[in-house]
Amino acid sequence: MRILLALLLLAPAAALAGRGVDPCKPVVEKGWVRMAPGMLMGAAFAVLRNPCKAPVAIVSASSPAFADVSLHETRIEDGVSRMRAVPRIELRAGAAVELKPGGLHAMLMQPRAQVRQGDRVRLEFVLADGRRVAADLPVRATAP
Ligand SMILES: [Cu+2]
Repeated sequence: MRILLALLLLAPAAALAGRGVDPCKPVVEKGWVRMAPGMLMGAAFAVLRNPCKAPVAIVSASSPAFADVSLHETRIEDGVSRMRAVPRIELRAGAAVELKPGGLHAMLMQPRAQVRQGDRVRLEFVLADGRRVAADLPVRATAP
């Protein structure tokens, strides 16, 4: 059953590979990185918009500036703010999802070098079909 499900999930990617890659990709808008001075972890926020006719899913993220990047969601549980890992972010056709403080974000951990205000950090979102969407995000201490 698990193998069958995996095959079903891989089928669209295989079809794309055979026909050449669909040029339509989600776009990253209004992105920024929150990284307070002296902190060893930060978070990336952005609006992820899917202008395509097909749904896509973001399954991971990476950055050359951080050794450990993961998709997270902040939720209030019993009055306490907690973060949990999110396996994927679904983007319906024509829809947008906002990564914002207090909600979805890309958690940035283990910086490879000091990250300062005014720097730009490259972030790549990885789609379920293996394609990547990259953006260079400005580093700020507070929301724009
Ligand atoms: Cu987090």
